[in-house]
Amino acid sequence: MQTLAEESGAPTGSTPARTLVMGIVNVTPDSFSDGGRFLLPEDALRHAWQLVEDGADIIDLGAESTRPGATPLPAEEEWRRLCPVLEVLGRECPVPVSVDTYKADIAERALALGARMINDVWGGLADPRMLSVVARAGCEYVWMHNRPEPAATDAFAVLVAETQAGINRCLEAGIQPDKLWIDPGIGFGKTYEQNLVVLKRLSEYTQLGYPVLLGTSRKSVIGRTLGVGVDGRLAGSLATVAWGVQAGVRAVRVHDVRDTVMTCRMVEAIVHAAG
Ligand code: HH2
Repeated sequence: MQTLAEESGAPTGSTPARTLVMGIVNVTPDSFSDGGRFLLPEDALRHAWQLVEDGADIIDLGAESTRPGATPLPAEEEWRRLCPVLEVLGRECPVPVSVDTYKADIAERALALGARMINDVWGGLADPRMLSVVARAGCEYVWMHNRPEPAATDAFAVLVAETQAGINRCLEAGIQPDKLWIDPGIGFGKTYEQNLVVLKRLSEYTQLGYPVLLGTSRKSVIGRTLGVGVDGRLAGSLATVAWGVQAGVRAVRVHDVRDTVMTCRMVEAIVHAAG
């Protein structure tokens, strides 16, 4: 079976032939942009099928909001929300399913129900069992950068050093290099200015040797730059997607799949134009 990174077809660090679009399904009451809309399993499933029809290459299913200030969710409640949706997606979803969790127990149960990727916003730091569970399962793993507090200085250098340390921990735990993705974690443990600098220097991040997933969709860095609420952030989100594709990211994690797919195809056409 091809890995997801192989499906996008390009050496890491250059614009892929086809950037993968990961569509977000949040089964949460409190996600920052769509909390409460897809809490019922039938609503979450209807939304997932719509994202697939819109062109999503991966569905990312999450049951716990990671926005700053969100109350941590007990594993049993997280599983109670995920299970009925994943039971159906694992059987019927025509594209790979990723599960957004930092808990190893949830990852194990999700993999048993057919998830192909674990998306961990704490990069293994929140649960000491996570990396070994992922390694044993042989699934794809998104290591996302996160820290409790923003770095005091040199945020980009800190991001790179902590990413390299994270990659080493993943490999030492036995995760196969071709199953590993990295993500700079826009909006996580970074100030507004640091988020912009990370985006500015994204083409350096894509040179680290692993496929990069970028998640900027509707985030506050866009809201603050443009002075718009969550419902007005599509244009800003697409601008960051275009920037990311040009900088060589291999996948983007978004709420607005249809517009994102078109943005990716357009940038790829320009970058790969002959002559
Ligand atoms: N961002 C969010 C959640 N998971 N995973 C990765 N790999 N990268 C990201 O940037 C990322 C992520 C936050 O967005 P969202 O799911 O829309 O909100 P919430 O955490 O409030 O559910």
